[in-house]
Amino acid sequence: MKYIDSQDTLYELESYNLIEPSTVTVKAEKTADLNGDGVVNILDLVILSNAFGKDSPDLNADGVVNILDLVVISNAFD
Ligand SMILES: [Ca+2]
Ligand SMILES: [Ca+2]
Repeated sequence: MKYIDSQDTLYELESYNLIEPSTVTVKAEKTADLNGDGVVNILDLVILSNAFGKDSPDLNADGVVNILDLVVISNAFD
């Protein structure tokens, strides 16, 4: 189960205990963190730049990696 809010933060339900609902844990991470190191910075920008014209990582889901996805990362800079 995944949910992405307007701040491009991905919330992923990792586990859910039906007996004890209070044990629900939610992991939040920036979808713009392309290399998964926990921060959005120049390294993620480089990864995106190298993928220009391809179909992934397509952050704004318009089908292609372009300047708009670069803007998404810029806005998510830590
Ligand atoms: Ca990163
Ligand atoms: Ca795009």
